[in-house]
Amino acid sequence: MSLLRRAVLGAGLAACLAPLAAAPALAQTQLTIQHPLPLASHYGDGATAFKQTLERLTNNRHRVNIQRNDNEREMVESVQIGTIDCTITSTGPVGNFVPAVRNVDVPFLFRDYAHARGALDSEIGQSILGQFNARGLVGVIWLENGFRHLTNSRREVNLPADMRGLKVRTMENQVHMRAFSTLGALPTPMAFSELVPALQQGTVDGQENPIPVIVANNLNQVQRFLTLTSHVYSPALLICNPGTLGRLNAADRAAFLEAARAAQAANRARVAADDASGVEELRRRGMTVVTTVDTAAFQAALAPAFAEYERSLDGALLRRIRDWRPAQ
Ligand code: EAX
Repeated sequence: MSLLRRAVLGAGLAACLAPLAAAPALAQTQLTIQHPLPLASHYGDGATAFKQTLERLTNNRHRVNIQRNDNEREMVESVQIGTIDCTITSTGPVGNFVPAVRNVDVPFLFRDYAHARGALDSEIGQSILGQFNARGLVGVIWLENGFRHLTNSRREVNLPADMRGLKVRTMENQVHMRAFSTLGALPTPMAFSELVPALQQGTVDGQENPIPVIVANNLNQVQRFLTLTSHVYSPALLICNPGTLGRLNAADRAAFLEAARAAQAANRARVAADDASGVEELRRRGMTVVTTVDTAAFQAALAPAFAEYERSLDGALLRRIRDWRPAQ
């Protein structure tokens, strides 16, 4: 059995399923999964792969209804109370439900995509998923939002000093808010659903998101400057309601896990594709793009925030993540 299968079954899926008796095998269900982006996006590709795989493997006994809801905190609350079965969401607001998740939102923690995917799929990431059960949630599998970059409507940002005084929308995420205030920006937390109106009305000057999100939502229409800061890797998650999984028999649980892995593969493939083509596309749409960023200067400017993260988050876990290397 693969590490992921054993870890996910051990840490997440099985931990909440074991006490629940298997349901009759023939019931047909309609699972509702919500995510915050257009269907033509890295989350949409993941949701579609999940739907197609689960329906195929269960001969349509379990149908999947994909819906859009651009308020991630609201979706996690809905999964927790059971009004929807699952959500695909960034980790943005999730640390408010499962505090351990805040550790993976630390700026410049992950070196690159291989590091992020490897560490999150390893026992390190699975140990975080295992902490969802105590919060009335199942962290099924790590997905991906991508490395986040800064956009704004006021000026080119080349150095940390250029951030001073910028009103930057952040997710409802204390780790990110601390980073932007340390850089001298004015972090303004809000749900994704409020972002475009806030940019249009000038309530905020800028925001930060991965290329796939910027492209899929045409943020170039309300933002002029893009700086490729890669300041934080933004994980995403497939989170489900424990009851949803508890109603599946053993065969359908295995199909569910297979569908989750298909979602992860499709989601990560689309992030890679959007990252490869998205910057040129945003230039074509008229954005001014700063590509050479003095990352060391941003990391140095964030030193006070890093010191606070060591105190307020799980320093040992952060070190394990930083030290993770692929098996030779
Ligand atoms: O998960 O709120 C955000 O900026 C997220 O990156 C977006 O909803 C995709």
